[in-house]
This record gives sequence, C-alpha cells and structure tokens, in this order.
Amino acid sequence: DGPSLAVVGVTGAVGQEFLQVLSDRDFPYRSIRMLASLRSAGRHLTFEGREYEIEELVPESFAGVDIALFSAGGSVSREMAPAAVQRGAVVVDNSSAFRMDPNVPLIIPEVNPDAMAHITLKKKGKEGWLIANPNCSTIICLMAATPLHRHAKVVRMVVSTYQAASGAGAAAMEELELQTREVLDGKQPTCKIFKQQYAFNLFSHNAPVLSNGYNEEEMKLVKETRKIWNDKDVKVTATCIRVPVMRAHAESVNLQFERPLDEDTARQILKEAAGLVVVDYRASNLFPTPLEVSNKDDVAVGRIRQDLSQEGNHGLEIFVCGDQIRKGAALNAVQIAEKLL
Ligand code: 11C
Repeated sequence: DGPSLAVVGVTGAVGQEFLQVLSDRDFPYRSIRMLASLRSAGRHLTFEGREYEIEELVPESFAGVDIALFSAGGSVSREMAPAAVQRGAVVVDNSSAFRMDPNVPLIIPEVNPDAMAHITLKKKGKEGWLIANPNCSTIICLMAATPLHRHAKVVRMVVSTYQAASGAGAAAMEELELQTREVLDGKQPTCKIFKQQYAFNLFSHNAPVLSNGYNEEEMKLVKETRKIWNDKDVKVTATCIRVPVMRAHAESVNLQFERPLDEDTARQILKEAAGLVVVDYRASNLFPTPLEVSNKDDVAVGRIRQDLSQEGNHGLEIFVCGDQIRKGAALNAVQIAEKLL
C-alpha cells in the first residue's frame, strides 16, 4: 500500500539518491515509475529486489502518480512539473525553477514545515501541487542557523561556502576523480565540466555571474533564506567556492543577532536541534569535515564561537558540513514527501 511514486531524472546523482533514501527510510509506496530522458529509456535498474525499466519522461508519465520527485534540471522541471500537477501529482522539485514563485512553498522540513501544512495527499483534488526543495547550500546553512535565529533573531548573515563536486552532478564527480589521477600521473587534466583545473585547486562557483558581481549560487542563499524564514529584511551576503571534495558542502557562517546569544547557550540549542550533530572539540582541534558527513543524514556544526568583532554577544561564528546529495537534495525532498502522507 501507499502512494504511487515517480522519480524524474532517476539516472542522475540525486535521482539515484532518491531511491537510496526511499529505501533507507522504508518509504511506503504501491508503485514507482523510473523516468529519465530518451537517452536512458529502455535501460533496466534494480530497486528493492525488483527490476524496473526506465521510461522516457513524457507528460502522460504522470497519469495516476501521487508524488513525483523531480531532479532533472530546471528546464525539464519547467516543462514537466506543471504537466504532472495537472494530472494530480504532488511534485517535489529539486531544481531552482519554481523556488521563488510565491505560490510554491520552499521547504526544509525541520525549518518551515508550516509553509506546506495545507498540502497533503488526503486534501489533493484533481490537480496536485508543487513544492520546491531549496538549494543545497541554503538547506545546509539554515539547518544550523535556524535554531539560533529562533532564539535570538538573525539580522545579518555572512556565508562562505566550500562546495563539493556533487553539486554540479555525477559528471563533475567523475571529472574530479579523473583529473586527480591525471595530475598524479603527470598528465594534462581533462577539463570538460569545468573550464579550469579542479583537482588540487579551487575556484569561484561555476554558476553564472550576475551584473551585481554575485553569482547565481550566492544570490540563491540571499533570496531563499528570506523566503524560508519569511523575513524580507534579513541581510545575507555570500561567497561561494567550488573545492575538490566529492559530495559534501562546508560553509563558514557568521551571524549577527538582534538579541544577545552566548556561545554556551548556542551550543546547547544546536545539540537539541533535529537533524544536527555538534562536532566541536577545541582541545583536540576536531570539527566538522565533509568526509565525516558524507553519506550521512545529519548536518554537522562546530567552531561555535563568539564573534570577537561584535559587541555584547550579538555575533557568532559557526562552521557547518552537510552531505550535498542527501540532506542538500534527496533526503530533504523525501522528508517533504513524508509530510504529505
Ligand atoms: C552546487 N548548489 O552545489 C549547486 C547545485 O539550484 O539546485 C544545485 C543548484 C540548484 O553547485
């Protein structure tokens, strides 16, 4: 028993992780359609002991589907998500296509579940709904910043990211591995996904740079935070960097609060927050790392300290790491789907 599901973009890094997370969490379903582009159609995959044929994604794919998990890029979502909704599906979309649409809830289940409280499978009529999954850097940042925000109200947030290959997809992960081998072998590294050498290097995030000098990834942190916190006044600025790490993002987050918040209280708040693990051992210099959080659900937070540059305990520095494919994408989407049941 359970809803009928569709996974859109099932051959991609996030698509594959959707399946892993559905299985890990024993998500109930009565059927599941594996959808991808024509290129992958006809291939077979095994999921939970059953063999499935990957079907070409077309609007009719969604007939009878209750929940569709999308991760096939913005243009596929723009074209196919409305078709799915029209046919009665609730779409959880991992792309940026609908995130800033005022009619589309943008959800991190631990942060703003109320924004999707009106949407459940029981309340579904002939038409479904669209729900957007935030950008991975936003999810990972807000998992740690929100419990502190609830306590002392963030007025300004400065984020610096160290983002993994997985954020640019499975092909970027392969390129990182290949380049690492090539460089160690003294060969010229193959640059297909990124135009610069990635292995043993880092560079400004590959998203397009806008006329204000910020890139799109940075502006997502600004705009999505305001929407998720329902606070159009919170000041956010970000610098996003791609680092040669496989699948987990790290972020340095500086917070300025309206009310004072000391570091011990902050540490206690973070210890009690759902989906977070505090890794903050000063004596042994042990703090969160991307490797430690890879393939894990929880976001790790550490380096919790008072910001010396701010008066009267109005500032904190924290460092967060989260698995980009899991909490940054597939897990968050499946948690949204769980809320629909
Ligand atoms: C990255 N956050 O790490 C990006 C990838 O809006 O969903 C995902 C872009 C998005 O490169």
